[in-house]
Amino acid sequence: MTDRFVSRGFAGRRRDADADRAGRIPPGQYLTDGFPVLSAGPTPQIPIDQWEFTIEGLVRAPVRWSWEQFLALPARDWTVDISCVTKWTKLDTRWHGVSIDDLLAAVELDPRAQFVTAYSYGGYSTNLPLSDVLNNLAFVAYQYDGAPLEPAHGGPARLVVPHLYFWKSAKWVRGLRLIEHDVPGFWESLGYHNRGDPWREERYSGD
Ligand SMILES: Nc1nc2c(c(=O)[nH]1)N[C@H]1C(S)=C(S)[C@@H](COP(=O)(O)O)O[C@H]1N2
Ligand SMILES: [Mo]
Repeated sequence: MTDRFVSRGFAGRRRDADADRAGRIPPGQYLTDGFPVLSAGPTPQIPIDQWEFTIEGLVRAPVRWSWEQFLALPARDWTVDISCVTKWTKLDTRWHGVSIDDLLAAVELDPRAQFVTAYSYGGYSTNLPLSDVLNNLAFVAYQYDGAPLEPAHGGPARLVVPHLYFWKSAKWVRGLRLIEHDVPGFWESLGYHNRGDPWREERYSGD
C-alpha cells in the first residue's frame, strides 16, 4: 500500500482521483453528490428591492449596499469543498460572489474589532474571529453553479466560509457586525463548537 503510493510518487504520476479525494474529506465525514438543505426555520422571502447588506459595529461609519449596488462590487468565482457537521462533505462546489476582504475595504475598521457576527434575514446568526473571514477565506455568494442562488440555499445571498463547518455559512445574510468580544451565534449558543474546524472535528462545545 505504502509502496504503491511511494512508487507512484516517484513515477511522477498524478495521484489517482480516489486518493486525491481521500485527502480532501475531513475526519468522520462522507462524500455526497447531492446538496442537502438544512435550515433551522422557514426560508425568508426577501423582495429584492428591499434587500440590503450592511457592515456595522466597530467601523468608522457603517456601509449599506442595495442589491443593485452589491452586484456592482468586484466579484469572482470560487470552487470550494464544504463540510456540514451532520457529516456530509461536498467537493468542488462552484460559487460566485464578493470576498469579505472587498466588503471590508469599504469601511475603516476600528482596531478593537476582533470578531464578526454574521446576521441573517429570519434571525439566524453565527460568530467568527475576524481572522477567519480575511485573506480570501470567506465570501458572500449570490450564484451557485452558474445560476442565481436558490432561496432554500440562502438566496438572494449567503455567507460562505468553506474552511469551517457549514453552519458558519449564514444563509440569507443581511450583514456583518464587527465586535471586540466574541458573542456566540444561533448554533454556537445551542452547543455547537465555537469555531468549527472540520479538520479538527470541532463539532460540539468541548470537542
Ligand atoms: N440563515 C441560516 N443560515 C444557515 C442555517 C440556517 O438555519 N439559517 N443553517 C446552517 C447550517 S446548520 C448548514 S449545514 C448550512 C446548510 O446550507 P444548505 O441548506 O445550503 O445546505 O447553512 C447554515 N446556514
Ligand atoms: Mo449544519
